[in-house]
Amino acid sequence: MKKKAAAVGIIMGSNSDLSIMEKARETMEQLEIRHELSIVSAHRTPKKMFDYAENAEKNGLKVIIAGAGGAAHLPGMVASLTLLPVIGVPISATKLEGQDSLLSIVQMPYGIPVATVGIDNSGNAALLAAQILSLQDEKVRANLQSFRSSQTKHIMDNATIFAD
Ligand code: RP5
Repeated sequence: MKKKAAAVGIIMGSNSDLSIMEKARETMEQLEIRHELSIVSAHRTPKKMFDYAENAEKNGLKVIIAGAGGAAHLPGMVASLTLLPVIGVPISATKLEGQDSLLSIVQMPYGIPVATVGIDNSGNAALLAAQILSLQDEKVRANLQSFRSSQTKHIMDNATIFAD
């Protein structure tokens, strides 16, 4: 039987980004969203990047999460090659601690947007991807609702300061 296609593609520029991008993978699992992980580099594997982005929609992906550090061109270049929404994760990989990557990803020219999350915040990228999917997927929506409820409960259960 043919395996169901992944809905979210999680890509990153290097194996060294994996520990940061792990939270995105973990969040996808938690929300029961089909996903795939790949190493795709704008600078070191440009042909693979073109191929990945140009075929992403045909391969069933609905959203792409792209993480990269330093001169982080991966999210923007991928966004330029597909109409799928691309969420960029700036990674703190250099002496500039992610500021370089953040600015590289967020300062896209008009016409090719990349939704950019905070430095190293791949978990929020996954949640945003889930919210996009939830517009057309009731199961993802229900899983997101229960994630939000348990997050609220956790905060309240652990609060040590109470208003009168
Ligand atoms: C970027 O350069 C990668 O996304 C990574 O964050 C950074 C360093 O890569 P390595 O030199 O560790 O492979 O392209």
